[in-house]
Amino acid sequence: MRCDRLWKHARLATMAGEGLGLVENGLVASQDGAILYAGPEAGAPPFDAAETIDCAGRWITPGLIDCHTHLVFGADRSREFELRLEGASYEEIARAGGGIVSTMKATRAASEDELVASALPRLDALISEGVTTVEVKSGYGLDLASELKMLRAARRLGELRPVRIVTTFLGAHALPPEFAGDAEGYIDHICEVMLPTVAQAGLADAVDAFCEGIGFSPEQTERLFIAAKAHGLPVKLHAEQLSNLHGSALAARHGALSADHLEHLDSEGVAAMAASGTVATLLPGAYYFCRETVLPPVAALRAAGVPIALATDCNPGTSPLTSLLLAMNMGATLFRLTVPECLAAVTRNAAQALGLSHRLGTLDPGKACDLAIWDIERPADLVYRMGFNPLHARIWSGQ
Ligand code: DI6
Ligand code: FE
Repeated sequence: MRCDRLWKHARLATMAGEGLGLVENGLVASQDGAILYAGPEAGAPPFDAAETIDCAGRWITPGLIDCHTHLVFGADRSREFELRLEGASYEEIARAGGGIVSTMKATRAASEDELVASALPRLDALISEGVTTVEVKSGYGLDLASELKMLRAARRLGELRPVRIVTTFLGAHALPPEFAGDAEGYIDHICEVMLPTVAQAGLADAVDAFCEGIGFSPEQTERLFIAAKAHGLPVKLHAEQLSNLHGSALAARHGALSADHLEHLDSEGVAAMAASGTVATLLPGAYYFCRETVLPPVAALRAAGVPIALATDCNPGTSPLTSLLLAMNMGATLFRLTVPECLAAVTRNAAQALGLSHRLGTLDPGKACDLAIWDIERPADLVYRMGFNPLHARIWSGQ
């Protein structure tokens, strides 16, 4: 059988099915950027490959997927970090005009080119660890022109690097000063002006909001979700990060792809997510960086069969993290996820959180040939080590 490329003498963690999908003597064949075969060498069809790569026993996993980032933004917040070390809380900083709004100012002031240039090193850090798909949210522009600029910058990242960029419109991230004291009016503006324009321009693959005391109420979030649905866009939600407003259950009722953060999620929220097939995206970087002490209810999520994803939440305020490998280690160390759970969380379940299970996340025939090839002894090494990058090669769309 003809194919473009053949990777042989590999050990595979296909991530197909429930666990790691281990194959000891494996090979992967690609054709036209897609996986043609991934499985045991014994029993594989005889391939006639244009190029054959000997993996010398290295491990191949699906390319990693970072399904929740705020990779594009104007300036970092290292000064705020210093203030926090001197005792200020996240809420205090936010209410004093710091926090998200200070990044908004820098993002509005930056050109599209500047946003792209400042995001590239962060993207390159992710890519260097085998990441092949990255979700990028808007939400630091908070006016139409600046949100469009952020989303265009995000899309351009995908033209400048061999990576799949999935964009999310997060206009409802914080209240911009133009709408001070009028969250209702800002939600109207999002639903009537911003979202239709973003959708019309094809710049967003999904819609997100920050449902929180310092963000938007469940009622406001629901209005946004209804508008998103009218534009045919799937929804997801920052929910239960600092308090329990029952945002996850609301998201589940609207068939959300994912609910994210979830430290304060209760059992009703877990049940609602299980019933709707909503992915629980846990963000241990933000948990760690904010020195949060309430753990997300991992045991309850596991017992209910809710798929768990892990992501960096890369953002300047609460998670300046550009290592998905470290996010996996934190998922294990802080949240007690197992090794198979951590690996599923950045492949199969992360693909589901993006609504891309049919194309990404496992080494299954027909899916995109996005591979990470690792110099490791066992898959656990990807989770176990801290600050070590064992990536040998990264294949994106068969290349
Ligand atoms: N939750 C977060 O952790 C980030 N956004 C959100 O809704 C924080 C964003 C920031 O502080 O810049
Ligand atoms: Fe976030």
